[in-house]
Amino acid sequence: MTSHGSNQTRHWQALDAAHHVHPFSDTAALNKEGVRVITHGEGVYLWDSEGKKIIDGMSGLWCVQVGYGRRELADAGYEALKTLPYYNHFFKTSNPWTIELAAKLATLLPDGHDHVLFANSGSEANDSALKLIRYYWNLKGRPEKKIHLSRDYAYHGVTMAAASLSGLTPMHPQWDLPLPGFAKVPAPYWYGAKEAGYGDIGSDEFGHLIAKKLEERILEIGPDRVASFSAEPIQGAGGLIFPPATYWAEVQRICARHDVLLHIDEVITGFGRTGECFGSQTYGIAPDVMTMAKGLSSGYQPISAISLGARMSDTILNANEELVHGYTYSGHPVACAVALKNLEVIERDGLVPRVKSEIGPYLLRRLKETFDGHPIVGEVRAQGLLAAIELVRDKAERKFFPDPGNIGTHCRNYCFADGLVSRAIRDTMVLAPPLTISESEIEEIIAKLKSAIDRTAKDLGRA
Ligand code: PXG
Repeated sequence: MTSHGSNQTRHWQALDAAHHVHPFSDTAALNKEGVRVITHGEGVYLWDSEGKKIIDGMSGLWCVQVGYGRRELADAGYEALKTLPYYNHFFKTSNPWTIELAAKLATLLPDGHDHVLFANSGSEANDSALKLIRYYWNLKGRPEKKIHLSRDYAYHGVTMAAASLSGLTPMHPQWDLPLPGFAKVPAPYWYGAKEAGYGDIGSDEFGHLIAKKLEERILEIGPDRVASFSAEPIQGAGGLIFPPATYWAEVQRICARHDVLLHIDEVITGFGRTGECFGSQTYGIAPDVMTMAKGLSSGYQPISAISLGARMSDTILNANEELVHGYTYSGHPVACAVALKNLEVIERDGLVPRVKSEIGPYLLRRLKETFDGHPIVGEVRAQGLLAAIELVRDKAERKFFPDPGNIGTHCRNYCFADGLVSRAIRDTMVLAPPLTISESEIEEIIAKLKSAIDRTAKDLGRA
């Protein structure tokens, strides 16, 4: 496709404004501005309908692991579309793509995770995981174990249950959420510890302390009533919160001690993002149930999966009754064909080891060299190809800007204007580029980000 003139753009903007409601947007305000129409992508680049080239530092929404424009994935989808565009799994039936994908995932998943269910989005996967947790405790004769714990700043999606898990409080009032039966514990956000009143605490000690808060909450509610703890290995949409080294081991001891099922949400951290296939491997986590989406198909098709560890699968698969759950599109053949090809490409091109030992360390080193001494950068942190640059008012005191989000959005707008997609979460600039990104493309992102952060500092009189 080539670029489209302004008339075409205006036509699309008008139709979008007239008929399309945008996610997580004030659609009326957006319509006054006019949407940007993205027309095609190749590698780490996108183009809009005005022909402007944009470097995508976010892999879409943290999902396009193999980059845009992969012909092989399109061909795999096309083959499936021609051969079996749809069939379900309800009528004692399966299909080759679903079967092969389930078997492939079993080779990649943590030990004991030999069984998967499919869904179509991260939200649905998390919703399904919570249902399976409830079912597990019912089968075990412990129906009173029904409280789902999760963390401040958590993001697990938007269904009624997934949004109830969220620790991002603006996600609740419009919908009268959270539902009853959901409770929160603090996040292991070490950089924010001082501002949150924990004083000058070291990261390891903080990891222990925040894990202990989970235990305190379990004891307060009563272990007999707590069903599960849901968590992302690294909190993504909540601000790229990397757990202290001590955190996960302690959390797992606590969950085991109180018989609380551990639900790990790998929707962002899965499929190479952290330098291992799953974030659970990066942090030594043994989940009871795991959810994944995004990178499973590199976003080329909507598909998600829920994997059951041995404890849950032994109980649920031996219940001798129908599992009353499933979607019309669970294990859709086209989505499975594309996901299979995507996993093949990730493996064939060695993308996961590349993230771990080459391009991930390169990104962190270059970000640190560029931003460590910057007047408004408080911390640079990265794991694999997940990176955060925290913009702060006072570096020494680790004090944030008042009205969180203002400065981040200001900086993000400079990035957009300069043809870089970055994400501002509160005042933290976030990068999660495709796993295929080259060193020179990383240099391009860093140059644009530096220009945006420099201009932001100048506007604040802090350059
Ligand atoms: N879990 C996690 C950890 C996620 O990041 C979901 C579940 C939900 O997935 P679906 O496919 O239902 O959207 C997500 C999604 C952002 C942003 O702006 C992040 C997500 C979605 C939309 C925006 O960072 N993550």
